[in-house]
Amino acid sequence: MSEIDEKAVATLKANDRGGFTVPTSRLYPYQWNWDSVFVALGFATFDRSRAWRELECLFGGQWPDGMIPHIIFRRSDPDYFPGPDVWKSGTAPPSSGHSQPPVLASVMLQLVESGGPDDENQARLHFDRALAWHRWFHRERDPDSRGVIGIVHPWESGRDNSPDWDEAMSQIVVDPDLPPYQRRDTEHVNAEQRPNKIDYDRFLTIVKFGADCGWDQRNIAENGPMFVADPGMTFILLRADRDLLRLAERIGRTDAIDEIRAWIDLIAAGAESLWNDDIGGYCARNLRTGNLSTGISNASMLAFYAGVGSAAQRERLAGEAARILSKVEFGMPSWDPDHTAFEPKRYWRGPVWAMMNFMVAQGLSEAGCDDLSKRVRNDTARLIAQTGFYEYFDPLTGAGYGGGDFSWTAAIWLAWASPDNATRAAQ
Ligand code: 9WN
Repeated sequence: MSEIDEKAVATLKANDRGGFTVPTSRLYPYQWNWDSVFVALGFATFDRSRAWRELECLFGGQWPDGMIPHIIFRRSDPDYFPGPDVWKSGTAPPSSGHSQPPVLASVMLQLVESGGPDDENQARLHFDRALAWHRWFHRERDPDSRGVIGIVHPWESGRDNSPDWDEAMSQIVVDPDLPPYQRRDTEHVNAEQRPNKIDYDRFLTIVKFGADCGWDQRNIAENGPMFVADPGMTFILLRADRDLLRLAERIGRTDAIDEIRAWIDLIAAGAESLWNDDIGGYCARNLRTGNLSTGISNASMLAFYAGVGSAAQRERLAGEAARILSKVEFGMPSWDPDHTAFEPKRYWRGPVWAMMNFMVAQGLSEAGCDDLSKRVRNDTARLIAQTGFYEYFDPLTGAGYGGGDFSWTAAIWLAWASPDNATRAAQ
């Protein structure tokens, strides 16, 4: 183990709150959905039962309708806003009221394929809950069976402040009855690296709509302040459906196969409605107005990971990836550096995230784009080795931003970016 590997292990252990891991102390003091799933991959490199425990805790927050929320609040912590009293989920444990990208089944499959009988037993134990969550996504986030997955809140996408949501966000009228509030994030992190005040007003307007209607998901999708088809969510769910299918076959759950296959066919076809020929990539589509967003994000690059697109589309997208990488010192930026909305420091409007790189590189490698995949992995390793386990990084300078000692960055180092893990790397 190298010194950085040891630091990564220490970071995960320091953020362990006994069965679940916080993304980082102070800034994010609860269990976040996709953070925990990536964290499980990191734990699996040195403690497989702890990896499964992380997932078990996440399943512990599942709602009766199958949804696994984006934050699980096991105790109230004044360091984070908005907390359980604002979300008013009415669940035990309390949680937020929407979800986050479902990387879970893909990580379960990865644990099973790299593990032994114990991992298979764990997957068997949790399979139905993962299936119920996927069913929830297809039912509640694609209510018209268009084959694309909509998000009802930028926080649901996990790419909170992306320009992909600008059009929809600009149309949200801030609820005049929004109670006064005090943000906590900008007390922990420089404001220029975080969303603006107007963004927060709109984020909270959506939360209020959800809480006011008792988190009636159909009502929120149909009448809530926003509903935007997200390429990230769509591609991650499609990949997770494919991985859930492989898991079902492997553990003998043949009863689930037809249902999962139908989801895969629907989304693989529907995802094409996110193709924007003007920019040569997949992007977001506002499901209220029909408008496509105008730039390529790191989520656009997950098309390879999801296995969508014709040969011509893939070639074009790979060309865009090469262009974007030629503009930055460290890839893959969360937004196209040639686009006017690019901001290298601000949340999801330019910076690089290690766990996005992990998925992007995996897809590029599977699509045969080995040079691009290697570049993304090497950049991730350089960023972490030079800068540390930051939440995200400046694509131009490599500076680390947001929270430090960040769990998913440490986990991705251990599971993928560390040169010691060359055999487990994507390429
Ligand atoms: C809101 C925890 C989470 C990540 C998200 C990231 C950020 C929260 C915030 O932090 O979102 O969910 O308060 O900014 O955007 O992807 O899961 O690391």
